[in-house]
Amino acid sequence: MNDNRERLRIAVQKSGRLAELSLGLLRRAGLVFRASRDRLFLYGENLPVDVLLVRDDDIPGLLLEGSCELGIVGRNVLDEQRLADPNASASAELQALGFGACRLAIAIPDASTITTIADLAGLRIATSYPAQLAGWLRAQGVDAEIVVLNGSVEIAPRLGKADAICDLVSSGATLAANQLRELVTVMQSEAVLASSPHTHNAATMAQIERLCMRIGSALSGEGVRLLLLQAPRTALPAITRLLPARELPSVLSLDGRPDDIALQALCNHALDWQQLEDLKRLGAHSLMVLNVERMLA
Ligand code: PRT
Ligand code: ZN
Repeated sequence: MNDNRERLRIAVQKSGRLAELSLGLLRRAGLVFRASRDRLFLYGENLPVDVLLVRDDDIPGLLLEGSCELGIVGRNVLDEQRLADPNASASAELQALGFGACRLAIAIPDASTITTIADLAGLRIATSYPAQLAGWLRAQGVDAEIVVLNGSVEIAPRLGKADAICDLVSSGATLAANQLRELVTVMQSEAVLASSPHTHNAATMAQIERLCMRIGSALSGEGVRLLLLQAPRTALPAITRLLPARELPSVLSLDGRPDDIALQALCNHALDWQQLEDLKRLGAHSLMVLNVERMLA
């Protein structure tokens, strides 16, 4: 933390694709917030952590200048900043967060005769991610012209401003609507937790580590279920084979019933009725599937 600041600051997108999902994750990590009057801050009520609500493009800068210790931002935005200014001390990507998935891809008009990466040589490629595109072209050994646009990249070929584009794609619907097709992926992106390069203080590092651990637990607990059942001991191998378990199940003896066992297993997702009926057919009974609210490895 800044020497004159007692509380950790985390920058999050104010509104947009990552806004709600980012706050949802922080809440699942156990943070309780109260909004400031101007709605620029969320004050942590149960931990010394405040959230600064900003445009996603501002997050790498806030980390670089040390105004925030942490940020939740698309890897595409973080890497663009990092590559655009290779001399600046770099913000670190601490953790991928599993939402906001998309890819930075090169797309060409449906009617184009281009089929390979080498065919891009000498063409104009429109993008809002010039540093990443330049790095990728260099790595591919392709010399193309980069046309920097800050929005509406997908219409550049129709306006005659470019021969191809390099833009974010998730479902591909926007490309299709603009008569474009994907040629190649430049990078895979998702929301990440990033840290400022200026955090050195041991107490701050410890706080960040604690928050990361909580976020990690919130992420790994998502969708996890606990399956409980009883069964004849002889059925155990067949039952274990059928379980969509994350790790080996715990097997417990039952008092006064040496031929039976009780089993508990963490599963990656809910078990459907079919899976429960299959387990029952193998001899399992007293089956129960429970939501897991918190996990700490
Ligand atoms: O106001 P602010 O500057 O904060 O928001 P913004 O408008 O710059 O960003 P926003 O909310 O659109 O996106 C925030 C982050 O979400 C991006 O930086 C990515 O990390 C991530 N993300 C995930 C995406 C997409 N998926 C995505 N599909 N960001 C943008 N898109 C756009 C893309 O640019 C294209 O126009 O959606 C269109 C393509 O979508 P499909 O589904 O048609 O392929
Ligand atoms: Zn933005």
